[in-house]
Amino acid sequence: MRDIRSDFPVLSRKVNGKDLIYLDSGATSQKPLQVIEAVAHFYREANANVHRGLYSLSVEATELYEDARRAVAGLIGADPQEVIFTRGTTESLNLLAYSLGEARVGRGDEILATVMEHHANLVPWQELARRKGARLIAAGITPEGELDLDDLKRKLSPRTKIVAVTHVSNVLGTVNPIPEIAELAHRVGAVLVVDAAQSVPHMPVRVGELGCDFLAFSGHKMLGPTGIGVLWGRRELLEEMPPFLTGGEMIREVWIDRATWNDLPYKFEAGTPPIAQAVGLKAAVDYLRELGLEEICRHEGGLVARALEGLLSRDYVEIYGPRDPSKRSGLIAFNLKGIHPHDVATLLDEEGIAIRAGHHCAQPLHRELGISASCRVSFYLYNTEDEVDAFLMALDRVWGVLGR
Ligand code: C6P
Repeated sequence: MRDIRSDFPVLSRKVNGKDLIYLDSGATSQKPLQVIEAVAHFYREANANVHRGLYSLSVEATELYEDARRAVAGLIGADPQEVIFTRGTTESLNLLAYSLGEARVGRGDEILATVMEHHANLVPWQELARRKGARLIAAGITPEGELDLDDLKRKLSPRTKIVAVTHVSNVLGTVNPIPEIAELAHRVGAVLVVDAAQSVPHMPVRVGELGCDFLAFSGHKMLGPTGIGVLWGRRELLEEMPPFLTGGEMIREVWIDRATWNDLPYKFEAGTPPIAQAVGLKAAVDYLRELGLEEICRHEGGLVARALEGLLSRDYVEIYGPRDPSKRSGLIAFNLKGIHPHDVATLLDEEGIAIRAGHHCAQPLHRELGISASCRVSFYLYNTEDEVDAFLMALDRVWGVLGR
């Protein structure tokens, strides 16, 4: 991959007097100049509201916003009309829990998730189950930290209306077999919702190949701005669903006591959308596609294999998730035996190394693993082998201070 580090201004800054080593892209990615400049250019040259004005500036802004939708659709192999802009994965999943839940779930029905879900793909379904008198259940994981497909099969039944699964776990790094899960879900007449927050930024994802019905992801984890996310859904399902948020833009006609709904995707985009963020997201998508998601995936695979080997060779480290790097994506959660992860993160920060520590919004998974928190390193296209080595050496120093 070409040298891209100079595209990311923040990577050349110092933190605590040390060169920044950013290993928390799973939380949010850094932004290249191409994205920063696209957003600045929009505000400087083309700022107007979309789909409203009959003047040139608004037409231009609308074209930029719709270009972004086409870019995202192209990235995931979808029809632009099926691409809805939201504020992020969390909002996309809440939209589904309200709207799809309203259309599809009733008393006694079941929603099947997994214990490795991020809270964003659990709590909205819990609330839906509570509102509707339905039940949320979860498939477990194997001792290796993979999804227990047999358990998932056992828990599927004609009562299952929605299956909600993450594509890649934000803690275990496990890549779940979505096409197989799609087939299983469809066999019992359920729809499959895939949380792709940790996959779309890192690997080629095509909705046709996954076979799912809905896909949710966030712009800020894929080089784009915060405040924008995506919900892709199959047209016939989106058509049958009632709107989530209501107000301007999502209507066709309004009377005092009622209204009719706009066409897709606008039915699900009430109010002024995140326009500048969409422009930034398009620049991010262009950037990722120019480098190639396959190439990015290969690069991260190399970093993960190196980090995994280094962590596994240290007997003071316990890692979570598959030990085989080919079964995981670009992140690793771990603990130093007997040491609280917050202490590890704090000492690494003193060396300019940014990692995440905590429950990573996956408390049920941590409970299942028998721990309350973990450290996590997550890599992206701009990370290097030297950074992996520097992290491993810093970890030895942390153990020297806190361990034994
Ligand atoms: N995970 C992490 O550090 P939002 O916050 O809406 O952009 O994304 C939520 C979300 C949903 N699903 C998965 C699998 C995720 O990883 C995340 C975000 C971050 O792991 C912040 S907790």
